[in-house]
This record gives sequence, C-alpha cells and structure tokens, in this order.
Amino acid sequence: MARFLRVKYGQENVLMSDIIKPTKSTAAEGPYIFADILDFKGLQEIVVSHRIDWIIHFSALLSAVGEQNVPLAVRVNIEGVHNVIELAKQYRLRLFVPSTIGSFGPDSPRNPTPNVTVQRPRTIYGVSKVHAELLGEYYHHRFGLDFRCLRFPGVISSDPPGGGTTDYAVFMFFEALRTGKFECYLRPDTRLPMMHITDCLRSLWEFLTVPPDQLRRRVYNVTAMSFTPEELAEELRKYVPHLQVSYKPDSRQLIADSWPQVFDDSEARKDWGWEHKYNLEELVKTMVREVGAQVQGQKN
Ligand code: VAH
Repeated sequence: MARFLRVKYGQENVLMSDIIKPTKSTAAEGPYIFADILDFKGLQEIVVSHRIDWIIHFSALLSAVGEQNVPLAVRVNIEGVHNVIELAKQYRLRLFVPSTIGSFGPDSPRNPTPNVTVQRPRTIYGVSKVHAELLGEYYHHRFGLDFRCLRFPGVISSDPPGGGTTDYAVFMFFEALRTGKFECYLRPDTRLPMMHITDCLRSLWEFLTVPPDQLRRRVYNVTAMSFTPEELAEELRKYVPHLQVSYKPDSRQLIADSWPQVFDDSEARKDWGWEHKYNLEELVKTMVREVGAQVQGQKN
C-alpha cells in the first residue's frame, strides 16, 4: 500500500505506521513510525507533528484470527476505529477504512450480494466492520466527515497471509511451488469473491481521489472475480502440472459458508468507474512469478 502511494505522492509524503518493527526493506522504502491506534493522544500528536491530511486505516484482526481472540478484536477493530474516526473529525482528515465481504452473513443474499442488504455477520471481524461502516456514515452525515469505505473480497498477494479465511488461496501458491502438494481447509466447491492486490490498491486510490460531491455513497462493494479452491488449483496446474490438492475443511468453512459467493459491485462501476484488470488467469500468472521468485530465493 505505502509503496503504491509513494509512487503517486512522493516517498516523504506517505507515512507508514504500526506497533511492530518494520522489516529492513520496509524501513528502507520511506518514513515509518510507531503508532498505536488505541492511544488517542499519541495519534493526535502524529497528525499534528506530521501534518497528516489523509488516514488509510488498515489495522484489524482478520476473520479467522479474530475468532481466536475476540477481546483483542473488539479493542483493535472497534475501539481502534472509534479513535481514527474521532481523530479524522477533529482534524478534518479524509479517512479510508476498509470493509469486507465478511461484513455480510448467512441472512444476506449470497449470489449476488448487493451494495445494500441485510448484514448480520457471524464473526467479530464482520461485526466490527459493519460497526465501522455505520459509524463512518453517521460521522459523514452528522459532522461532514469525508469517510470512505470499500468492501474488499479476498485480496491475493505474494505477501505473507494475515489470518484471513480467504488466505487459503495465498497458501496454495506457496505450497504448490514449494512441495507440489497442498491441504486446503475449505471444501473444493467453496466459491468466494476475490481480487489481485494490484486491483485492490488501484481501486482504493481511484476511490480516494474521487471528488467528494461525486460520491453517491460512502461504502461500496468492489471485486474482480469469484472462484473455488478447485478452480484455482485447475488454473495453477497450468504451471505446476503435478499439483496434488487434498481437502480437510476446518472451522473456517463455517465462516466461508456465511459469506457472499458473488459480489455485486455494479454501483462502484457506475458511480466512479471502477473496473478490475486481473482475471483468474492473470492473477495466477502473476502470483506464480512472484511466489516462485520468493521460493527460489529461500532455496538459494
Ligand atoms: C479474511 N482476507 O479472509 C480477509 C478478508 C474477504 C475476507 O477480509 O478475513
């Protein structure tokens, strides 16, 4: 994310922050500071001393990892978003908070899932994202906050997975290219909306730069495709012909079964011209190249 925005806005104008130390390469790419989203005073100090004007808030425990530590997910995903929304209001910042297909639940239409419908998610991750959507919209209508939110599908990149249910798709590439074998924790026919990280970053930047008066909504679905583990494996066998995938569904199957199968992002395409560029073929070709280079690097 920071790398993408630094190309657009200059290295010194994009500040990365976290509570963990940066890797050598991350630290080398530009300014990086400590920021705890649970420390409101510390956040105020950063906004003032670094003259921040946009906040892109990605701190959250994802679906699967959130179910392992609900109290922490409540603090980070809910209390943390309270802080950044109040901060954005106080200093009149543009605020982006990502939401997810995980903000829908078993009562939502699954194929397709429209922009506005029933949202009764069954994970603390999903509950916290519905809360963020509603709180951000409230602050927009009540205080004029420039709050923006995209509901992302599973985002596939060659970065290490972060405890999400859709991360099986990332693991499959690493295991296929390392060992030629992969045990999938979802059923072969589990269809989920997905997009490549390049499309994800571009959608975020295009959405953030839409003039405020052109936005009909503050929260939009965006996606690129939907696929199942067996469809992904089939496409991957074009590069790893002997790939063997076994299926051993675990608790994450229950999460996936409550999520959209096909995401309707027609409102984003109509209102601000969203269109994806990576289909399954492009995604797999790119991931094989990037993950293959990492796996090769680890062998050398
Ligand atoms: C997860 N990758 O699986 C995240 C995402 C679409 C879900 O938010 O939890």
